[in-house]
Amino acid sequence: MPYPHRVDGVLHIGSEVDDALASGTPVVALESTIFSELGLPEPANRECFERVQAAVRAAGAVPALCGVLDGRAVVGANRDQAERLFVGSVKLGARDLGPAVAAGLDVGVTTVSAAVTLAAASGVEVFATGGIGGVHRGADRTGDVSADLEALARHRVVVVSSGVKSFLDVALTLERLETLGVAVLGWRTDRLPAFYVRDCGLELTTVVDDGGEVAAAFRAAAALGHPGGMLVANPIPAGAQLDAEQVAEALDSVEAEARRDGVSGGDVTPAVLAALVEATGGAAVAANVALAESNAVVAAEIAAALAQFPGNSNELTTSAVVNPLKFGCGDGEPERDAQP
Ligand code: PSU
Ligand code: MN
Repeated sequence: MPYPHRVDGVLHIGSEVDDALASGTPVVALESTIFSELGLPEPANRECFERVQAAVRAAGAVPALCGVLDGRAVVGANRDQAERLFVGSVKLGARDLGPAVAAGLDVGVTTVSAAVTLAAASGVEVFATGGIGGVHRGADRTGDVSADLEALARHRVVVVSSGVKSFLDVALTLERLETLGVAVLGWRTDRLPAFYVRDCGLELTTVVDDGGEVAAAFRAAAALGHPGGMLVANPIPAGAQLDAEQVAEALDSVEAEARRDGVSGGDVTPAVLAALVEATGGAAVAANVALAESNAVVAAEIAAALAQFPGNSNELTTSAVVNPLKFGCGDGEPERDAQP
């Protein structure tokens, strides 16, 4: 085994989050890519985090910022750890977590796919972000589909986002979510939001009006053996919405530029985000912060509702990940129940 000393303690749960989980206090997991310069320009990235975490707290929940620090996955970064994540520049998807931790990576920011994976492993059932990744335009040629979609299908976590950015193929993304068995619940809307605008014209089949409805649907799905999560689509607050045509124009030029520059793979999303901020004269930043904050409020309400329902679906995974040796994943013999 190349890194036996790292197998134990691969996941660190911050003490505030740990206490909250133990006492049944609602917790909302957060990704860190959005709060790094890969997601938002400085100083909006910090401001966004401040507002998101304050919104979670004001609604009576505990924020759990996720990332990788000093070769450990962290769920519930403290102040100093958060500061390090804000300046992080290594973007980690779900598949990167194992290699990053094993190699002792100093700072890695987690995307939705990685943070949702960590949330599930920690027993956190609700996650908030701005927008998730999805099927990129031209994916039939490039095959570029975000691992966020697969992670949603795989882990029992409620993800709150303002739909997906329209630089993605929004319709194909919605189709893929259906294929993957991920329910998309419109938060007080029957239209899929497209990040900067409240309505992308696509219809949603399920509308929810409060956290209790989401919690009931989520628990019911789990009780029926559904293995994955759900997406709650919360439109940007009406007053913060951008002009749909302006966004569409900006996106077309930004995308063409990225293609010309030969940007590919994990660099596509950060490159398009940065160019879009420039093309909209910063309006995209204010909108992004407003919607992230709104998603945090919704996520906290859902987490509070779930706390009223017994049966956290991620509890078992927690102990398996925190202490893999106990579960026979390390060098000892697997533990077995005594046979009658
Ligand atoms: N969409 C946004 N802002 C973001 C991201 C997506 O509007 O910051 C980030 C999230 O961390 C998301 C990731 O999980 O980009 C998706 O990257 P990719 O497309 O490479 O999977
Ligand atoms: Mn991609």
